[in-house]
Amino acid sequence: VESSIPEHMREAWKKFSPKGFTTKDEFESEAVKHIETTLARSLFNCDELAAYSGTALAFRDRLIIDWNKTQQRQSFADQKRLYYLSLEFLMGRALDNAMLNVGLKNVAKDGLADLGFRIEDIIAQEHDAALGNGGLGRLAACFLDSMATLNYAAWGYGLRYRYGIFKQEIQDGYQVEIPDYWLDFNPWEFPRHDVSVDVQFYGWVNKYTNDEGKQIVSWQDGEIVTATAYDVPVPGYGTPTVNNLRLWSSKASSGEFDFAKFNSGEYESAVADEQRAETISAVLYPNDNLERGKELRLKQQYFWCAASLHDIVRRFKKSKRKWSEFSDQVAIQLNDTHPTLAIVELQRILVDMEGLGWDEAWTIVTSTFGYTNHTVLPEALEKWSVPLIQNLLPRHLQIIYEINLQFLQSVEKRFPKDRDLLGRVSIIEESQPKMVRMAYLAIIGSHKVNGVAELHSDLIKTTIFKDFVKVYGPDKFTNVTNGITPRRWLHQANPRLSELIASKIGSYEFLKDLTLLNKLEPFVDDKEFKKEWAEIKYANKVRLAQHIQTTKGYSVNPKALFDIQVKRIHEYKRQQLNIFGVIHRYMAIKSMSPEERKKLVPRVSVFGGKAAPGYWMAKTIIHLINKVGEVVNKDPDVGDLLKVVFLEDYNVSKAEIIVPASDISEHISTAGTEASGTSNMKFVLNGGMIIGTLDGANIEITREIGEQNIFLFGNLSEDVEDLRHHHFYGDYKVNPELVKVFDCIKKGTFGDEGAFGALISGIVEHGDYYLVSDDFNSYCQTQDLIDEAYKDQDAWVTKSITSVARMGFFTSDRCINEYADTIWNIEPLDVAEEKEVRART
Ligand code: F55
Repeated sequence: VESSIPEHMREAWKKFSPKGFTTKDEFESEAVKHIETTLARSLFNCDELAAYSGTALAFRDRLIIDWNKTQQRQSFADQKRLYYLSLEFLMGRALDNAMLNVGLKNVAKDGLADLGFRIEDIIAQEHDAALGNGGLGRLAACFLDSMATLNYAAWGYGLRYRYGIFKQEIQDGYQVEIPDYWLDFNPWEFPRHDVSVDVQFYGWVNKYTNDEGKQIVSWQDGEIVTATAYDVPVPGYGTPTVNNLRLWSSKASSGEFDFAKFNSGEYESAVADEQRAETISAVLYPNDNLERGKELRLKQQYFWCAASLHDIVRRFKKSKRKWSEFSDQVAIQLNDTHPTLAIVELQRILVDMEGLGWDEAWTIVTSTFGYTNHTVLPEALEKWSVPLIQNLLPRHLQIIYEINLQFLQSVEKRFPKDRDLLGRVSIIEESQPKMVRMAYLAIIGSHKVNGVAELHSDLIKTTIFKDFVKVYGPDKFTNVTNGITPRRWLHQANPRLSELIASKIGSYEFLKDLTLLNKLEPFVDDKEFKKEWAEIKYANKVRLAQHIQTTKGYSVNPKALFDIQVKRIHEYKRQQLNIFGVIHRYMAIKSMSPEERKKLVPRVSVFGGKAAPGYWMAKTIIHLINKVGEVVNKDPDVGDLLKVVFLEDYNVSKAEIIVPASDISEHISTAGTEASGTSNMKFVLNGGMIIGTLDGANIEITREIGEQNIFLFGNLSEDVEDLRHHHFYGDYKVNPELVKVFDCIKKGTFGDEGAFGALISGIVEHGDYYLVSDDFNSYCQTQDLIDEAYKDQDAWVTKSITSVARMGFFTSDRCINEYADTIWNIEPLDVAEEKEVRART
């Protein structure tokens, strides 16, 4: 490459290239240098935020040294790379994670203490990077952590939203959304103004035959928006690998067109153009499991896909290989259907821009992509209207039609008598207006399709993608059960438990090979160990109780059973079932004598989660939880026996406090609706029990930890359809205990008699789609069993330890290795030499 320094001058570079700090003094020197020079502050005006900034900049320098080396090493190795395309990366905070991953948290702790700060306070200054909604976005973040830790050459590609998921406040019991402007000071990103891609929208397609008689297709005019790269380093744990997350930011292109406007006095309209361009990467859509078909969302998708694909192709072309080798060098994973246009864009690049034949190009495309499905809910399956695509991306629509034509012809050849099948598998839905079914396009354009837990992967094969199993055979469809990174979700969130485990099994190796947790099982009868185990859980509950005290202003008893449900608010996740159960419990307490009350297990019911701003029913559920809390928490008959807490603004950094503090957590979706769930894994890994339905990964968790260590209830997925049918056509009666709960609400016990009408009528009159009534008995009975079980603390702790010991399967490392072996066909890079060099210096 012409920009590299000539061989004979490299000695000077090597001599002066920074090595990064390793000792406390070196850390302090770096941090103080940044505070005094980069930030222009002094010891006379260094608050916690400035101390955070200085610390973050010092660690950033360290990461970037390793980042540079990793990128050089990966380019040099010239191996296949994986690109993970996700519209969401829910990263949370970076500093704590960076400190732990490079193994220098204690150094920083001591250094900060020298400078007058407590490390916890400094870590808490950081704003979460909240570029995601929930499980899907957090999964992408766990995957990045595992890919770096396992030394895979892998990049994430996403959008650099100016506003992440909104901040939630509760006012008078209602959710209020506050914009999350997070970029004021973000030391973790590196703007790459030299890395940009011009992305085209609108315009028209010109087809003609050139002088040599070749068909030329060109997409002309329209508007151009520039994508600029911002790189975020992703450090692996205990390894020199630092991978890259590349986020694109949109800006008006600085093409001649705009200059012309400025010069001719059209200042205002030029500014308007500028703002329209910047709008593309301005805000994360706050819907989870709902797609609403907005044009700006489609623009985001194409903008990001096009920028990423051109970046990937540019990198491939530098290698001077033949196009036929593309998929030996590049694997691209689609995180849900949001990046499906990448399939069309690659085909367009190969055919229109690089001049390959259609079939040759299509072979390359399909061997490059893999598609992960995260939902079977019909309202979440993406469809875009044909007129919308026609207008915004005219050439892409033609390509989609051509892909569909070829596909349908091949289906017709194989199933000549099945005309209905053609209509069912067509990418185009023949509705008014016509719609493009993105999941079908993703299946047809990929070589593998996977679900995220066993049940879910079976369900997609037998329901929504049934016809494609018929067309392609079953082998195109596979399962990769989700996982979580034990670095953030055990070591970082629960350092004391991590330390206790390490002391028992002899090292921290389990953080890299989570199956080593099974070495804990022999200690389940060790009295001293059990005591420490229980003490740590208690300390974590005290920490959460303090958080509740400071944020909500009231105290809860840390000795009570902590029952926690934190996740996005959604009818299918059934927070309503939980709160109806709480009301049922409240009514029972009210009807008891003081003696009877004495026998009860005190409980704190904790809720947290955001509702999509336009999801009215979800907001009603939040409102009810808060109103129940207001009444129950000040009822003198109840006292400590029951407290109801709604924690505001649930996010990744709050999860790190909440997850280690549960005795029980709730994963109670209607069977067959939650694709996997990942917080279930986090809670169990931190020694909590779970109450759950036979849904998503709960099923595999049960298989691993044993039925005696989980509280399961409710109807099975295979019975859901019949039950729903019965609600409409059978002699459907709402569960009488639930009716009493409804009567209690309707009496105005929790104020606002009218406010909760729709929640109740959805169950009583409109078919109870999520089977709340059908599962209510079983749910309440199981909660009673939990109370009984909790009374025997010794047996409880045994369950807790046994469960943790058996959770090895659920690390995202296992999950990433499965993707690497069965879908991406990539190998980790050897970093032994680099580790050795580092050990010597
Ligand atoms: C966001 C935007 C759209 Cl348009 C659709 C869905 C989402 C979203 O946030 N989905 C999501 O979080 N899905 C979840 O993915 C997790 C990881 O696989 C699963 O564990 C979880 O079951 C699933 O609901």
